[in-house]
Amino acid sequence: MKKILFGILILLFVIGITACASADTPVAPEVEDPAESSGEEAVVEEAGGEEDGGTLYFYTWSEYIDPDIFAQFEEETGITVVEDIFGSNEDLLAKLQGGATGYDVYVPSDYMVAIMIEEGLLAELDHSRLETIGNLDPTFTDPPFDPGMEHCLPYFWGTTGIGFNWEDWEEAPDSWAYLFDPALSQNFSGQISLLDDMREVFGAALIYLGYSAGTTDEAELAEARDLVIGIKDDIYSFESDTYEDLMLTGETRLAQGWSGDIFVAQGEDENIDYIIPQEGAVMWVDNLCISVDAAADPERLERVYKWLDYLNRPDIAAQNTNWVWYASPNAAAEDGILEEILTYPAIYPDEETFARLQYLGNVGDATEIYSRMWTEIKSE
Ligand code: N2P
Repeated sequence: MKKILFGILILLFVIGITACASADTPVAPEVEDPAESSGEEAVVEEAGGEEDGGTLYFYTWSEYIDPDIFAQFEEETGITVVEDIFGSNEDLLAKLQGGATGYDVYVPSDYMVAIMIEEGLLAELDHSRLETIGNLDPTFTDPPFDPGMEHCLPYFWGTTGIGFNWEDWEEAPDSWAYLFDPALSQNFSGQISLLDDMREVFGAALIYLGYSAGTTDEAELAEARDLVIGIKDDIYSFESDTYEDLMLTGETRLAQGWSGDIFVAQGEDENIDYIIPQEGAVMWVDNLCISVDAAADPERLERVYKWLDYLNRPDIAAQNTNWVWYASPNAAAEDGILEEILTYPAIYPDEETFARLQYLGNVGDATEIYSRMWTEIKSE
């Protein structure tokens, strides 16, 4: 059933995707070699004991892996993984276009994979070097943003909806109106966070307005921009990495957020919950992709394939899902995934909810319009 539903989604994605075009850099990149980063994000400590298998630099989203996996992998292979964090697909792209080198594996989302392939930033994936390649659910093995998985391995998928606290509600806030209609958002003035993510914020606003989440129409985008500017006074912050912590401290009461982040917060406070609004929401697939400079060095590449194979092992993929609470594209992992996750409709949505999900899609040259209007929102 889930496979059929996902197939429908892939089809919707194909319809939604636009021709690739080079994306403009929305923010000035900070060029930094991860090997030189002082690294509070470099969370991996020397596990000790094993022979030195070298270091792998993993550039990913915050709280997007069970931290135990780093030590387990090091124990098994001697390879130390150093994690560095980006906050949005655009930040990842800007950093690489700014010349940052040294990363081995990135975790871009669907539409950004298409852009990065076109920009020559991703190496090809040699399927014959992955023992676990057959573990994936076939509905993920030929994605329109990377046909035939020629470059990347799917990692997790999920949705972007609303995080809320049951202390404030008798019925769940099932509409984007609670964030975007000033008459409603003022009830939580100063206690709302939106993702610090241009495409996600426009995506949600566009869906609320009844437009495609990946529109390239300037007038529709202007309407979405004005909508966000109209509730700007009620926004506590634009935040992608720690917004769930703000919910836990009570500083925010409503958050646009990624499903798993909010479910992890729910683990600490059962009043926190997540909903996919009735108007619909953004859905994404994040992927493990190899940098071209890692591919040029046989030793680095050897480490990369070990890392990808490890993450794609059924037991490790299940362990990872049970920690991050995002859906796994790894079919072989299903036996090890907690029943409460597999049956949670906001993680593995039912057919009716699936029909309301949209991919952001690659908007090509219209990225420029998004960037300009995003700056207008931020500077308002
Ligand atoms: C996890 C971030 C999920 C990434 N903290 C959404 N693409």
